[in-house]
Amino acid sequence: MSYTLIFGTRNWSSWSLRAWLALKTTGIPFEEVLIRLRQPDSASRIRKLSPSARVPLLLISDGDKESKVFDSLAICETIAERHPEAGLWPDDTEARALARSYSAEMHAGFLALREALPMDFARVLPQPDLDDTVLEQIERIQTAWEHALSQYGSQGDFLFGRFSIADCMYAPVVSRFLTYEIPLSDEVSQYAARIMELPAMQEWFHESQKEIDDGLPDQWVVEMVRNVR
Ligand SMILES: N[C@@H](CCC(=O)N[C@@H](CS)C(=O)NCC(=O)O)C(=O)O
Repeated sequence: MSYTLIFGTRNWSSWSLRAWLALKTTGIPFEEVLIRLRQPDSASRIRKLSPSARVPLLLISDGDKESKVFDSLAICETIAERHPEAGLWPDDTEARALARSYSAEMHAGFLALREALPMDFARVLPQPDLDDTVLEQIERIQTAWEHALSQYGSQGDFLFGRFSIADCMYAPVVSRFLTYEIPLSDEVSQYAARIMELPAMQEWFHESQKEIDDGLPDQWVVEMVRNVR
């Protein structure tokens, strides 16, 4: 059995980071295929491989069977199911229900925040003007994290004690909060530091930095050029 994860430009692709972190946590080797986003051929390259025309995409080869899992949360769930020993969901039923709720809330929501604060993983950027909706979403996320940390944080460093899919789903938000220097409560700021210290997050950071060193512009510059065209 082997895994191949197809994902987008590391500095930008928040959905890719989520699935990559979950897979990385299992410690199982997997092949990485990077598709650079916002290139003339990005969409056609992704569409050829991925039924949803989106990355991340997980290819699972099992003997003569090959399956495609083409959504970050579906990938996390599939990995958790195939590798229960990795403990990607909390053991406790109530904790697991809350971790699933938070993960789904992230997956389906916070659109205003995602649009206003695009992930630019290895950069620090000026904070844009944030409207009330974005401020409410920032507040909601911090409240949710504080609640999880107060209930389960004594059992480990992460939202539900042991590192879980909930942390994978919110890791790009941690990065956004740091990129745009969003004011954070002490508890949230310490949690953010623990997430960033993870070896996997450091690896993603260094690879993102290399993309920037190779000339990757920041996302707003790309948007401006697109709007001018
Ligand atoms: N709901 C999907 C969203 C995936 C998504 O929007 N991916 C973006 C990159 S972060 C993408 O593939 N964009 C296609 C493109 O840029 O051509 C998931 O959770 O995986």
